[in-house]
Amino acid sequence: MKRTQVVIIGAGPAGLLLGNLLDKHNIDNVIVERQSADYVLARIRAGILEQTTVDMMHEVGAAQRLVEEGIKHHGVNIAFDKKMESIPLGASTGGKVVTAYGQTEVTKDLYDLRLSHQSAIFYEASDVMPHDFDSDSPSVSFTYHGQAYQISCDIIVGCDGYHGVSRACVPEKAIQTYEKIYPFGWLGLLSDTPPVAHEVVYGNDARGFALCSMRSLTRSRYYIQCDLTDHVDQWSDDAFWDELRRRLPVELAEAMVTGPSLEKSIAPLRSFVAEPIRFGRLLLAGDAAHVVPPTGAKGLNLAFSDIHYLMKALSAYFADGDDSALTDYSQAALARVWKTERFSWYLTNLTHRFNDDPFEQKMKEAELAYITSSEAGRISLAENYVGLPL
Ligand code: RFL
Ligand code: PHB
Repeated sequence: MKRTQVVIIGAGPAGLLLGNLLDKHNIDNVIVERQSADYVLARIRAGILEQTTVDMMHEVGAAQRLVEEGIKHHGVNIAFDKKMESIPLGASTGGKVVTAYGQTEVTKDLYDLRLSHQSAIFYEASDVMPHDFDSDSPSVSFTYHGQAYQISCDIIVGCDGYHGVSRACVPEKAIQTYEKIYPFGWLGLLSDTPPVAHEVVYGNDARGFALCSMRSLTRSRYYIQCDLTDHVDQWSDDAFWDELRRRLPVELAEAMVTGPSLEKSIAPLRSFVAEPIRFGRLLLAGDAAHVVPPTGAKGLNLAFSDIHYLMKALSAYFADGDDSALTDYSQAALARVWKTERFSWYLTNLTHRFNDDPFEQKMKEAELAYITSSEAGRISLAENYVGLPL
């Protein structure tokens, strides 16, 4: 293949969603991915989908299993000061809810759909490199099965995550970046045990943050805040369960069903935004453009909202060659990104332990007590948690 309309770099959720939507709109596209399909499909990450994300899975035609297997959450729980408060989601948001459905499943559904279209997708491509995106004839080169490829295109979309090549090849003077690295990580554990609560629990405790989530009614996902210097091998399953229980209210800790881990890993936490996210014929989307700490469950959802704005831009561009649609993309997507960055940063600050200052811990507990007891506080949290309007 020598030419296509859009080359997408990266086959994570952003790249696969975009590829499928372009297929649906009869816009030719090729996806180039560094890893194998098995590797991408096995990555365990997000679990909570906003309504807009679910709507986009419907729009692209990949929502069948999500409808059958996703678990709707009508509330979210906040645990602090040894008690738990539930915040309703639908009442103040026009009925919006969130759905527990793993990123692994989203990726699989989008991957299966892509295969059914028989559109090109190159897994295990090495040396992927965008070229000439400041001209009218950009291209992407890579090596696949030992053979060199160069595909000319109209547009390149970088969906290649935080460590990808797309953002890295933008000249330094053309891009401004904003970053905050948090002084702790999340240790996550997946187990075939029933979830301790029907809906997600975000827990603030003087010992550190704890999170109870799920993938199904028989599979749980838990996280605890850990030191950045911790190594996953230092944490036996028993040590994880003991520490998790210590950070939760007694009723929850006592109700917790524990079991062997299916997976355990440590993730660092970061806030990051690049501005702008359009450089001539190269556009960035998802984690390539911005990263949020996972506390608000927003990363995957933001990647999807970028694709919403990007599809608008690309449809206009390919319908009538309207270049201004591409410029609008950066502004429209980033306006929502910044608000979501704020919410993720705020919830991270509110629920995590940054130091051992007892006054700070008391301030967090007081703010959590305020938010969970005030109608305005509950509405604000619910509005942000279900996802701001597109
Ligand atoms: P991805 O998923 O990182 O995919 C990028 C793809 O690009 C490929 N790639 C390259 N391909 C070709 N050439 C190169 N040079 C390349 N470099 C990289 C990579 O192999 C990969 O396949 O980015 P995308 O599509 O933007 O999706 C973003 C989401 O994956 C991410 O934001 C979420 O996982 C974040 N996240 C959560 N988001 C939510 O919305 N809800 C959640 O509940 C949630 N929980 C989480 C999370 C992330 C976590 N971690 C591990 C950081 C929980 C955790 C613990
Ligand atoms: C998850 O289920 O993995 C999950 C849930 C909520 C978050 C982050 C991750 O905020």
